[in-house]
Amino acid sequence: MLKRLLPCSVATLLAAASASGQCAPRWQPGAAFASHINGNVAALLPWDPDGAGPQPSVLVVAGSFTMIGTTSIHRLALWNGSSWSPLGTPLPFTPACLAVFQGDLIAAGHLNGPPGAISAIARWDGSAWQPMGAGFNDSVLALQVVGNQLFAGGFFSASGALPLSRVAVWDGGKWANVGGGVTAGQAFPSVNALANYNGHLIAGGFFSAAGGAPASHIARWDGQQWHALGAGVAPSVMALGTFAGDLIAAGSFDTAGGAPASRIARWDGLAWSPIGGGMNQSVAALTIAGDRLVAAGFFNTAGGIAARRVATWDGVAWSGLGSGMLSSFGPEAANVKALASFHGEIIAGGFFTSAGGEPSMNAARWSCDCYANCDGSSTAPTLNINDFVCFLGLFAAGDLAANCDGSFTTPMLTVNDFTCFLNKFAAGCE
Ligand SMILES: [Ca+2]
Ligand SMILES: [Ca+2]
Repeated sequence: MLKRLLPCSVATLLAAASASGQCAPRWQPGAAFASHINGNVAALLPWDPDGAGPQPSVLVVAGSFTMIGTTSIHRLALWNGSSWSPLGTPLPFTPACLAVFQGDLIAAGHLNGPPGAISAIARWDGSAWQPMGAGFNDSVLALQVVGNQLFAGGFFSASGALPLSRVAVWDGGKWANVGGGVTAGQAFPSVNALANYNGHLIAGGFFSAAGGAPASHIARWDGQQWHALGAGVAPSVMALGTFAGDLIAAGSFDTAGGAPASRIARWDGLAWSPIGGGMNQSVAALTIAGDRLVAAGFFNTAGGIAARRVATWDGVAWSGLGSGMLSSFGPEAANVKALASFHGEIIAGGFFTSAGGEPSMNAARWSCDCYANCDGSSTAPTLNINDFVCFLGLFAAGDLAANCDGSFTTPMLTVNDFTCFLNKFAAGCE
């Protein structure tokens, strides 16, 4: 098929393709990165395993999946920019959050059964997953390093025999209380997000008091005691970050500091402000990409304009990223719950089957890459016969980078991928 196809296609398509050195970011085809990640992606974190050593950083991807592409990889995987690998034996819990503490990768999340030797949290020591004290008796939803301390937040109410209330600090050998933690009257409290704001821990979630004093869904720990942040937000915080010197809170709330603020707001240390009109549905993840704040979640609009599940804020206005995420499970089934910046790309993770119209399962890359420029050449013309040779080589090797159409069923590499590649070549790299 291809031998017949190639000569005429190359002749006509080479004329059609034109080179461009300009960066046109777009959602990428799933290909090797996101073909058949068969479960939710809940957390993303860049990690440099050897610190200042020669190894490049990798992206840690965690969630409820058991397969990536055609490989069995349970719950936590490393992406090096071109291929996937597991890290040790599968975690005995479903990870929901990640951190790097004293050079070690920490993963924590939801128990899948009774607390065990590794209970809802584990530390990678370079060769195996290790317990951290007695772990926790219920879900961990957030991890944050502040100075030389590691904090955890979630639904938990104990570590072993020690009662805790949804926040804990690691003392090097066991988990300890943080000023009495957070409470919510008669309701079940949770800490959903943690951040480091000017050297202090910020906790956000569903609670009405911290350390016994009123604090509406967000509070600051100064190392000695908890403080409210003005009138706080209501009704719940799902993500925290910092941008341009401000603390950013996001979630399902509609007020901040007692005034309207739709799902996202900033705290400048003294007062709350809304951010450009906010979103029409919950925001579940935040990150920084270059000089922009990136927000993601369950929304369709940001600042009143179309922005499906992901939006960026440049300090003035919100923008969508392409046409955003969709799910084949239903028009509103898609969501994005994790974001990261990695090697100059924005990475989104969650529950979806396409991004920007490109099949991409539960994770997606917003990147300047142009798929048809298979060999990554940078001199004009960017697209030439070498890209066909490159694509054929990947296909022949069974490399899922050739899964141009992002198909999720076996065999993943078929003639459809040639058609897809030809179409992308014809479309060029503008
Ligand atoms: Ca090329
Ligand atoms: Ca395919």
